[in-house]
Formats: sequence, C-alpha cells, structure tokens
Amino acid sequence: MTARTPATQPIRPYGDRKDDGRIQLSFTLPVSASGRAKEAALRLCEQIGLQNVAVSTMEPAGDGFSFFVVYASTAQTVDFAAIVVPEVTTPAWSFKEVNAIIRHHVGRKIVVVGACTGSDAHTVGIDAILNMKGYAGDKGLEAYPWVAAFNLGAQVDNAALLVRARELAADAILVSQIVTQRDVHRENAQRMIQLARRQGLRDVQLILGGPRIDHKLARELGYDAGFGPGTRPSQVIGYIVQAMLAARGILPAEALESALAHAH
Ligand code: B12
Repeated sequence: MTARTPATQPIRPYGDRKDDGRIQLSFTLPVSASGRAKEAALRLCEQIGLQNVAVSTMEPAGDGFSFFVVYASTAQTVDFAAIVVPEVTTPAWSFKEVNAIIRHHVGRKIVVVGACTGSDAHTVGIDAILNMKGYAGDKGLEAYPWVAAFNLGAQVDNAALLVRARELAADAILVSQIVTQRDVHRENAQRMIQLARRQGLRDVQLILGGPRIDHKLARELGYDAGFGPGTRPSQVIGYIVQAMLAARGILPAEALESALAHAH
C-alpha cells in the first residue's frame, strides 16, 4: 500500500497571466528623488530576491525622502493548503432578524460599550460600528432597538472604559485601535486585557477592531474576536449575539427559527 501524501496547493501572485508571480510594492527611501535613488530602489528589490524589477513611480516625499512604486516578479510560492488561521464567523442575519433573536432569546437589550483607547484619536472606525448612521449602508448599533450602544469616543483610558462597562453591565466591550506606529496598538490592546484580567472581569466579550487588526492577532492578544478593515456593524452584533447564544447552548439556525416563529 502506498502512503498518501497530503494534497498541496502552491500558489503564486497573478499579474498579467496565471503564475507569472508579478507583484506591486511601495516604499520610501531616506534620500531625495534622483537617478541614483531610483537605482537604489531597484537594487533593494533585487536584493530582496525579486526579478524583472520595474520602478514605475518615483516621487519626492518631503525634504530628503522619495516614494517608490515598483512592479516585480517573485519565483516563490506558498502552500495554500497548509494554511490554517482562526477566522471570525458571523451569521448572515438581517437587522430585523437580529432584533427578533435578541428579543426572543435574551429578553432584554444587549449592552455594548466601545471606545478608541489610549492615545489614539481616530474615532471614525468606532463611530462606523456604533453610531446610528453606521457604515456602507449598514445601520450602526445605536439604530438597533434591542441594543443599548454607548460610544465613549476617543483617547479613552483603558481603566475608564472598564469602569463604564461595569457601571452599564456591558455584554460586550469594543476596543478600537487605529494608530499602529511602533506597535502601539498591540501594547495598548494587551494592557487592556491584562487590566481586565486583574480586575476579574468575566462574562463580557472583549472585541478588538481596526485597520491592522484581524481575528488571529486579536486572539493572540487575549480578545474574543478581532475585526479589520471594511467591518460592518451587522457583522459585529451578529458575532456578539451568536456568542451569547452559544454560551446558552443555542445554535444560530435554531435561534433564528424559534425567534421568527414567535415574531408572527
Ligand atoms: C481621518 C484621519 C485622522 C483624523 C482623525 C479624526 C477622527 N475624528 O477620527 C486626524 C486628523 C485627527 C488624524 C490624526 C492623526 N493621524 Co490619522 N488618519 C486619518 C485617516 C485619513 C482616515 C482614518 C479613517 O477615518 N478611516 C475610516 C474608518 C471607517 O476606517 P477604520 O478606522 O479602519 O475603521 C473600520 C475598521 O477598521 C473597523 N474598526 C475600527 N475600529 C473598530 C473597533 C471595533 C471594536 C470593531 C469591531 C471594528 C473596528 O470598522 C471600521 C468600519 O469598517 C487615516 C488614513 C486612512 N486613509 O486610513 C490616517 C491615519 C490613520 N493617521 C495616521 C497618523 C500617523 C495620524 C497622526 C499621528 C498624525 C500626526 N502626526 O499628528 C495623528 C494621530 C492623532 C492621534 N492621537 O491618534 C496614520 C497612522 C499610521 C500608522 N501606521 O499608525 C494614517 C494611516 C495615515 C498614514 N498613512 O500615515 N488622523
């Protein structure tokens, strides 16, 4: 009997035609734009191991800096079949369905408290999730009659967010981290978890979001879930409700069926 080798799925970037390995990258060099700067960009890419390098854009970027966009090819492949990452799953419930499920299975408003924490002043992301108007045509959590959403705004101290969450008996705490310079998002997000653990916070879902956040990173940092660019409020509330029901042993499909049966 021959041993079965596991199936592999090597993939390579696709540019003009399949498997040509064409990629585009951009970077800044700490020298003014010039013929030498362009050659430096090209050589750097060759040293990285890229082939057929074409510097398509060189722009001055402030005094003594230049910005490049480069096209090049890579001979590398990655085995897609060997990749396993935690991905956040959210049920495809409509606005009406989520409200019906909360009403039927929870019987009270779900309390969600969120903020952009630490020194981070970028409120647009957390506003997109929590505020009435929402994001990309998807209503924000304030618009849900069965959700009590509290948006504490920007530059909120981790400790202050936890105090408010406790006062409001929050079911979920939403932490937004936009600035990622020097990994400040990781450090601040992690400090939040450490503080929550020290204070013995339980039965509250801790959810992290931002442009450089994904579920894998959030889980590594100790959060229940992580959401990245393009997140819609309905995904977030769907996740929260699903997790609350799972804790009560209710499956998403059952939840919807029984909630809709009682809605009529
Ligand atoms: C608007 C803006 C500002 C405004 C913010 C105004 C405000 N009230 O928010 C102002 C002018 C104040 C500002 C200031 C600064 N900014 Co600014 N800013 C931006 C900009 C242009 C847009 C950000 C934005 O609004 N995105 C739109 C929202 C909808 O997207 P989002 O934040 O990703 O949110 C979505 C998801 O990530 C997710 N999400 C986000 N949070 C959460 C939370 C949870 C719980 C969940 C579930 C989901 C979730 O859902 C959202 C909807 O899908 C970005 C560049 C860019 N194009 O992104 C730079 C940018 C973020 N800023 C940057 C910088 C450097 C700064 C400053 C440091 C500049 C300076 N030197 O002073 C300061 C920092 C101030 C501070 N203390 O934080 C950098 C950050 C670089 C980095 N690597 O960290 C960026 C990327 C610009 C750049 N390319 O350099 N900024």
